[in-house]
Amino acid sequence: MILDIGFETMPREDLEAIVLRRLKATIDRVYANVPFYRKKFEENHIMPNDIKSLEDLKQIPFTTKADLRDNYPFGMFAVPMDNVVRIHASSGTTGKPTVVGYTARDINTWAELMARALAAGGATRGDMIHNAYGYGLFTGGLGVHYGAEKLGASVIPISGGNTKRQIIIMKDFGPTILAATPSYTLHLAEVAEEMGVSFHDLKFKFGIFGAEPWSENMRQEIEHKLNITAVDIYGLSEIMGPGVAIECHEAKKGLHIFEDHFIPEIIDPGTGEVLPYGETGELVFTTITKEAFPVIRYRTRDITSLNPEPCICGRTHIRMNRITGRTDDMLIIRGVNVFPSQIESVLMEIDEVEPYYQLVVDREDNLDTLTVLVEVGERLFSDEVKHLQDRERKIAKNIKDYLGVSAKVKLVEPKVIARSQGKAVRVIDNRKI
Ligand code: DLL
Repeated sequence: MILDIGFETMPREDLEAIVLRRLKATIDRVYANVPFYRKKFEENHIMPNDIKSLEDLKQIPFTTKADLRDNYPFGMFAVPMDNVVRIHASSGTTGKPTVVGYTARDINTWAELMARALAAGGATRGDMIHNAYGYGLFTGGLGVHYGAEKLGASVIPISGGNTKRQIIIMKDFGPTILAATPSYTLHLAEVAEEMGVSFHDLKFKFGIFGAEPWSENMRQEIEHKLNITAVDIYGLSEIMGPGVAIECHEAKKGLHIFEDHFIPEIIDPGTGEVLPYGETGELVFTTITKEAFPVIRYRTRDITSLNPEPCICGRTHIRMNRITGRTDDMLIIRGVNVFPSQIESVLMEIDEVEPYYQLVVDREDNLDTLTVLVEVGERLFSDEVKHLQDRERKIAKNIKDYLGVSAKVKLVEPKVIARSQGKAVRVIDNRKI
């Protein structure tokens, strides 16, 4: 269902006029209120009224995660703290967290966009949403929660963890929409099976999955296991939280970016050059309606491409393809670039391999080594050693053939790899220690 027909199906020309007006207002605001931006503009001899077209945005330098860290915790806010009603933070793996703030109007905008997103993913006001994204500083839980309420659906604010209890609630309450990370969803399916509960007997119709990379093969696995339609939702704290982009359940082919609020660009991560539609590079966003924490040309480090083709659902907003990785989780193994999601795709093609895996990178005698640990079903594991070794060799060969990197594959018994309660940890890189 398209919740906001006016904005979501607006002819591109009209949309671009609104985007330009909102962009100019944002530029004026950050210049006046955020010393970091004023200084950046002045160093580059840019005045706010130099920005006369969307093309002119390209003159403005990028904002990076390091800029946010340098202004930790509240230095990038464009309003006085009196007007900030909510603070979130993303932990990241290194250094200080990124802190973001929202005015009351920002919270309302976010709720509206999340309501739109849930509707695009198949939810209606008649649905009950089991929200297993974590509540807290992470934006997933509260983001989905406010959106679900705005839509008028009933929300179960279960958060992550306490998995057995989650299954009982699913059985007793009969929720129809599942919102969770894909990795936690697999864990839910596993625990349900142990408890003798089949997802085929539950009432779920749609799943709204995101917050971490997942492959097309993983989607099929989840859809099959849970008997639902699974859509991909994208967002990041720095831009808003969940609900920056989502797939429509009609096409499930790329995520519509809510362009009346966010301007996307794809750049070459090495040179910073803006790339044409269809080319793969780093996703960059400019927010054009946020009050407390606007960002101009923020480098997300996420890798994707943009698709301007019209969609069967009727939305005119551009689509981004599934995120294939991050510039900072790209592994370079003996000079070959590898993303965990590419390995996942290869693994999921093999029968009897379970969707639980971890990549361990080491350095032996100055050479990088990649070990892929992946679980197999009980039956295969208790099979003859020779069969296991054959399977390991086959997977290693596929990884070499598809990705050009040599890996040691180790099949492990069920439940060896730690289960995720939120975002999965896919890589252990011992080289950094
Ligand atoms: O993960 C917001 C979110 C919550 C999105 C719930 C979707 C659902 P952060 O914790 O700031 O915010 O992490 C943002 O997670 O830059 C991506 O690298 C990754 N990410 C988010 N959604 C997807 C997705 C939330 N659908 C970072 N596919 C982003 C791949 C994703 N990666």
